[in-house]
Amino acid sequence: MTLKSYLAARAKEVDAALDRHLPKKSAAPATIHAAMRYTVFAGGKRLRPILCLAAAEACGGTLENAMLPACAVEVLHTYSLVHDDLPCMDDDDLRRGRPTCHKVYGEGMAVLTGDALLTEAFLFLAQTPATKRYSAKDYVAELALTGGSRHLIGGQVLDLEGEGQKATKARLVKIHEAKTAALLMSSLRLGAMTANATPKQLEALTVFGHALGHAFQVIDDILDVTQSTEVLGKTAGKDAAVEKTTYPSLMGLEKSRKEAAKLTKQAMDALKPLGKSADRLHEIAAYLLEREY
Ligand code: GRG
Repeated sequence: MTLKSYLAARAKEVDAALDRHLPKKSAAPATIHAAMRYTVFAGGKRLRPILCLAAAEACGGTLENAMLPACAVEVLHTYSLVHDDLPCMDDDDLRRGRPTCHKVYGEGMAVLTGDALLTEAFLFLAQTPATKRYSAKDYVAELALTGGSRHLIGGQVLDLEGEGQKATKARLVKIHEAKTAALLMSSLRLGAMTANATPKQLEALTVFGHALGHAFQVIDDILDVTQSTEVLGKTAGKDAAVEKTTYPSLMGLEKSRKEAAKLTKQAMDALKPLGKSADRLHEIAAYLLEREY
């Protein structure tokens, strides 16, 4: 299967699973369930769940066992987007090519939509089958650590506190690590855990996810400068408009592209202990470096 068909097929399977597991639109109270579905099915790339499933396959596991964690990382990611777009955070009107959740449902409902998606993630993990090495407790702890104040939320705190000031490269790396790399890493780790990964496999995927997450954010910063709002499905040029420090603003576009390529190579090297079973992850890393949105 070509990578393009593989990504499309996995995204379709993830969408079907999200549709099965999320509360129905008509379930009471209907407004929150409609808002949750509006944001989840707005057309994201489904990168995190695809990484989760690919990591499970690389460690000899099944899509079936990895599907609930795949849904969990996607709903947690979607929650972070809904809250990040709020007027008290990044204040954005467009996400995934559609008006943001608060623009359609109002601010109060958007806060609750994010809260509900975050909570749902842990329900999915609690229902994930255990393996010999890992239990639902391990899955929940993995995502709780990543989603909490030590990583995702912590990164947002650094971002908020840094508003209006130029960040150093070290601070930027810290923010990227917390806001972006941590969740990509956990997506891979959770998939591997459902496949009863050995400590060696888990370590290789952790190193891969860390470097891939950094590369992903550097590319995201580049695309913010080089792409249009239509292609991105979110407001292009936002970083420069709010004078946010990014890789391009610190080192220029050319050096940023080199940095992304260097990080991608580091990620690919980390896959070596997994041998041929990690070919798909290798391909995904190459694709992300060249992505246009
Ligand atoms: C909890 C408010 C709050 C924030 C936590 C993760 C985060 C911090 C904020 C979300 C917004 C953001 C800029 C995150 C950085 C990671 C990133 C580039 C997200 C976009 O991911 P894509 O491109 O999005 O995979 P789609 O829409 O395709 O899923």
